[in-house]
Amino acid sequence: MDSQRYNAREAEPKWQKIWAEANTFRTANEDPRPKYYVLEMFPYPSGRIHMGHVRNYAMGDVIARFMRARGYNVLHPMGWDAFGMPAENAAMQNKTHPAAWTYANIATMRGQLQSMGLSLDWSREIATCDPAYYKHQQKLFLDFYAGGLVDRKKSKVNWDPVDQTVLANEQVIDGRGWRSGALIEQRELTQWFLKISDFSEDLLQSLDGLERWPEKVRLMQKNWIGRSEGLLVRFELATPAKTAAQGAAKEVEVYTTRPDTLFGAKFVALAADHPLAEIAAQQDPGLAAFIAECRHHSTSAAAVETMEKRGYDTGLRVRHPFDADWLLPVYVANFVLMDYGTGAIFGCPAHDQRDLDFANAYGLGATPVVCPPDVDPATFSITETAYDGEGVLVNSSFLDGLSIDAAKDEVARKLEAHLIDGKPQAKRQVNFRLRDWGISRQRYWGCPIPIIHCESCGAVPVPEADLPVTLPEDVTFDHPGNPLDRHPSFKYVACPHCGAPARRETDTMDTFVDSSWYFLRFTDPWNAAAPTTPTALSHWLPVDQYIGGIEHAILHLLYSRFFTRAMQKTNHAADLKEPFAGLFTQGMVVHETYRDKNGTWLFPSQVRIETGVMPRPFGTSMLNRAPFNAVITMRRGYRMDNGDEVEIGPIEKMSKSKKNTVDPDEIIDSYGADTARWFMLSDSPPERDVIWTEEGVQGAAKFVQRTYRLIGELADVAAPPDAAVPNDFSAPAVEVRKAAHAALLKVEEDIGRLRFNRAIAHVYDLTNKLSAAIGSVDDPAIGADLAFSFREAADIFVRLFAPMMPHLAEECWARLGHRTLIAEAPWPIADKSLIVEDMIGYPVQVNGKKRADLLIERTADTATIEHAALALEAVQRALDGKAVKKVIIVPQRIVNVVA
Ligand code: ANZ
Ligand code: ZN
Repeated sequence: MDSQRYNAREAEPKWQKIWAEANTFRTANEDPRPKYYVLEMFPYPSGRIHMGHVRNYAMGDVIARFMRARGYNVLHPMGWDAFGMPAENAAMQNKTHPAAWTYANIATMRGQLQSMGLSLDWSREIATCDPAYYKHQQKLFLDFYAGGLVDRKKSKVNWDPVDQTVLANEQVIDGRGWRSGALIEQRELTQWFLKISDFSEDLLQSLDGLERWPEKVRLMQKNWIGRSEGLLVRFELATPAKTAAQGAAKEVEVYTTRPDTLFGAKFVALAADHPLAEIAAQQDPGLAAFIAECRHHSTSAAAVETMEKRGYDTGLRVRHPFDADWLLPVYVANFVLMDYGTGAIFGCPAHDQRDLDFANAYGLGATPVVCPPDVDPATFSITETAYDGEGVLVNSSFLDGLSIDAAKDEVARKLEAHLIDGKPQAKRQVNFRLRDWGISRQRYWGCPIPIIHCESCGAVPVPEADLPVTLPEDVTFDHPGNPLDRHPSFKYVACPHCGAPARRETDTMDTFVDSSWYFLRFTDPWNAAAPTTPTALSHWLPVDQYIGGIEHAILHLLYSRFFTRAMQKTNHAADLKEPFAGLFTQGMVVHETYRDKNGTWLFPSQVRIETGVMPRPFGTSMLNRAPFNAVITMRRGYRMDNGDEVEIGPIEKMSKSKKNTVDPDEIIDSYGADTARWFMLSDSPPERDVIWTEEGVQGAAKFVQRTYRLIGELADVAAPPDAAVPNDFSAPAVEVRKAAHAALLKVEEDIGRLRFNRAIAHVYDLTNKLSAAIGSVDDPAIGADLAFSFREAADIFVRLFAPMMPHLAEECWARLGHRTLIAEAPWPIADKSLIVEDMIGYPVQVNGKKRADLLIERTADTATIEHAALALEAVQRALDGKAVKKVIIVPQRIVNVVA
């Protein structure tokens, strides 16, 4: 074998085996070192890992290895989010059992992850479909039930007629099932709910404390929770609605966040399911038909936004709260939701777009009551676009001239003081958009809900001794619907309470339940007696760094935040509220798309790309003042099999449908895991999308070889690992040391902030400097000082790239004469005195208080210093969005930011 060539195919499995045999990444709960918990969102075992996984796990692994080297006891576990519909679909298509399919996929994917060289503690592996896991989930459910955190109620659900299941609102996209694409129907079912809305206020308030979460994620959660402050207003019916059964309905109560616009009211509207609508429908078959039709449509917020606003005049009239002679028509309208506010609104067309669309359709008019600043109220009118901005009240009797806020207050004050039948006409109210979490799924492959329904005892919890309620294995998937529902011995059981024949709950839990506490289970997955172990939990939690896709920014994270609160309340997680102290959402992996002349998508592996250059056509270069010999780079693609030219399409997220995917296995087979990891991390900032290109991978592969050669050259001249520090260093030796220590400081800082691409840029830089230094050595008998410097620099260099390319690093480490594993080697300590000559440290103050230290080139000018100081994270945090008034720099002394 060529000793100058690194053979990843041999080296990678070799080191993986050594790590596994030495239990290098096994983590003990008892350990005197400080703890660090890094976690990547665990995968769904769909079959094979994809490049998105590679990116996600490579990032987590860099942090895990880095923190381990820095002296932390690192917890870096892996598991499988293993329940879910695809397993059942596969069962239907391939006649395999969901468990068999799932476990086969897990085996494949575990092997793939292992071939990436991830520093995972596999002894803690969990699969959510394992009864040893879901047993504890059932216990949690029962404890939540006993603790009043579970509800069972009838509710309208989105029914997917193809998948035969209930979908959450967010699984309904444009009125269709997210997976099946079928049009959703509304159905009433009795469902199990977790009472996440008990925590709405806390879930919202605590977002402020999540400083290491991306701002956009906090905002998305905030909007999802959707707190609003409004007023409940009672409108008296001028024409009471009568039914024989219920007597006379006398009023309609609405919820409004804009009581200031009351004088612009043109109508009142009810949800189709509003009790008053039903009463009115008893006398009006046309209305009854309209209500029936409304039920066919989805009432998800997104659907309501886009659908045509339609209504039906009930004939009822209400009195305006401030003018008994002013009657407003009462409609039933398809855009009013029953489960928000009171299910009734007053419509102000001038200042709400939905109301305006509605009013325009039914000729109800629009009177502006808030006039924008600098607009003449006399000429201000609204026709197609409602105005929801700031302004001053007009056309509003005693409110005229007030600001919106003052008018809201004035209306609330007056109506609160006005009593009807002894009760105030209005009441202030805080509303949340966040609904309780419906967890019932009519599916087999999920965690059974541990409840038995008895005619006389009601919903009876399965006794703890009978847990887990396991899924029966003898099921068939030849009909649609839930196989548990037609499994006699699973379904028909005795009531645990009275012994009478009873019926087991056949719904299983939403798989989001499984992923809402797995990160807690990792802290002690061996505990067979309880879901969590208090000491282990309080030791490891919160997760210090969580990494995953932005697609989980709302639901998964919110549900997990709910779970820690619910577990706190039920004594499963003593003092834990927030599960994830740090959150990072990585960008996607994207790739060019290819189509042949028939429009068929082609995999990148089916396409040969030719790049070529051609001279810029004569003359055009003069126009854009490019150099005369400018060239145009050409990229052309050809089908590998028949040579036909293919069309190179836009760069898009890797997806099976467009076939622009690259198989991680193939990349690892041909280039090695280190190359894949290195390219993935180097190419763009981790929060952005990374464009996967063959050229990029080849560049990384070249760097691997170049590094290996460089280490060989350094090993030839370097002093032995334990050589003493010389007393004096010549100028070239000092240069080498400086380069290494400067790179060390920068890499350390950048990895610490998850700026992997920048860390890698510094490694490249050091490679160039060391290559140059060794290239200028012409006498092999170099002095002891230079030999020492090369030794020191080489040892630092290898440790700098070890978190990203762990196998290559082990190989280089051994080549440098070390008998230890680099995976266990401590991070080097930078000798700042070597850098101070060139670098200077500035304390940075914000409004007189020291917030950070800035290390910068001594020769940097004031503009550069200012820019660098303001870019510091601690400074940004201290500024907290405030505008900077000025920055005072005392050269060589201090930076003072005034805001
Ligand atoms: C009158 C009004 C005038 C409104 C105006 C808005 C603008 P948020 O902020 O989301 O809480 N609303 C209340 N209940 C509703 C329901 N069940 N279905 C559909 N819409 C409903 O929104 C509160 C506003 O949404 C309320 O304020 C109400 O319309 C409407 F210029 O009342 B508003
Ligand atoms: Zn009973």
